Amino acid sequence: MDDVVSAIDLQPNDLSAYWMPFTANRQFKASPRMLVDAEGVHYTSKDGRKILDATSGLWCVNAGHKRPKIVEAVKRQVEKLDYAPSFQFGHPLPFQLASRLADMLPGDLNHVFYCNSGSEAADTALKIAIAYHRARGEGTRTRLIGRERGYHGVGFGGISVGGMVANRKAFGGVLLQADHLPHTHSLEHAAFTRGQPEWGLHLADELERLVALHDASNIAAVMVEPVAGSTGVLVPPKGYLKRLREICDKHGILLIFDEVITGFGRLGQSFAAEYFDVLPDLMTVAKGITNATIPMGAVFARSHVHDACMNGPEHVIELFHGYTYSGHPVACAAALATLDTYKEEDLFTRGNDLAPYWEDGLHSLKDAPNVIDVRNLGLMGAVEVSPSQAGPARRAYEIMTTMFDKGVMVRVTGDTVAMSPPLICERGHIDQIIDTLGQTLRTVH
Ligand code: PXG
Repeated sequence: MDDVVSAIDLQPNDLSAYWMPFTANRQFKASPRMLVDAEGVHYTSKDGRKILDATSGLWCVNAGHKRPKIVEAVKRQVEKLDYAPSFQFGHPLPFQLASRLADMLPGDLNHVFYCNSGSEAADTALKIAIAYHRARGEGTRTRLIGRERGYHGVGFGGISVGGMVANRKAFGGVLLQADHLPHTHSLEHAAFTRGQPEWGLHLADELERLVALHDASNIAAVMVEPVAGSTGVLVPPKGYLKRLREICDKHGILLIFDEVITGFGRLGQSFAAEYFDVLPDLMTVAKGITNATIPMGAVFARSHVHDACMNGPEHVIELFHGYTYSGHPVACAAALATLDTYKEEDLFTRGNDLAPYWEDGLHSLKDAPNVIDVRNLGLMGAVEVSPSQAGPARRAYEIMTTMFDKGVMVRVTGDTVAMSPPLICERGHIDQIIDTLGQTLRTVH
């Protein structure tokens, strides 16, 4: 760590070589926000300040930073088996981890396909859906359905079903064939709802219209985030996910839940599928699976999906898909230790217990200047502000930078401030987040 700091110190102005992801590079490099250490719910900034991590990194460090058991497991694994291939060879850890995951997953989501990120998980799940239909003799089912304001990473599959215009517009000509359900966000009908809105169930019925347009025989899958995270915590209307499930069942369409954010305790249950009591055919995860210590993503498949693909002669590869680092030993070791940490500290229950306090805190900001909506579910929360006269997204950006200066890290998307504190946080940390946001809302114009 000290080496990193000194390397930065030696070349204070040479930040140009690193092309940063999803960042206004020139703006950032003019005034960098550098983090050099982390522990528990805090980062340490380069200027030595403690920064409260109100976003669990990028919605991923659910158990807090530098957790001893995970750090230890990673160290031990690097020293034992640093890497082993997963194509035509195996090593014990991914098998062990898959069994552990299958035990904690709802229903018959019993099969695990590994990858390295949420984006890879999204593309993998879409490919499995198409392969599944083809294996069953329904090779015309190739069309994909996502949702406006959905985020499924940045692979071509993910941006095609995703519904964030900024991520799609530059690549519009090369997207896969996909249709989109309407998003469920409505300031008019549901602003300041605590938890799930009463309004909006009818939006799930739009799926029937898409089926009527294309015919079910051409549709492979519907992919949604149970709670949309990246576009600012859009909580599904009551009954919405169940209705999607019913329509998918009626037409033989696979339902994919992207639980990259909602998985591993964010809603106070292991997965959103449990929280909402809706079982998807495929589920994608990443982030919290290893507490972000080592990159890992995965797709969970139900038995009928997996079994349908296990066809053809036994010596032939069933699914021509996979990554060099699928089931990487160090990632598996991190994941196993992460699951232990979640369990030993009962962190999902802890998240669930904190959720009402979090909700009250967030909604206490209802009357703060420029606030036009507050949304929450589990330990996810968002405060939306009206755009400033300087243009869209300016006010929220200023809120983020001001809060960072005051020692709290939040995310912004458009004019929404999004937050997801670690499941280990205390009520006092929630107070600090809410107080700092409240003060900032009163000072930012
Ligand atoms: N699906 C969902 C639902 C996500 O939230 C991905 C897929 C892609 O994961 P990878 O590992 O490929 O990045 C994500 C990622 C934010 C933010 O601030 C959200 C994500 C990533 C970075 C920032 O909202 N989500």
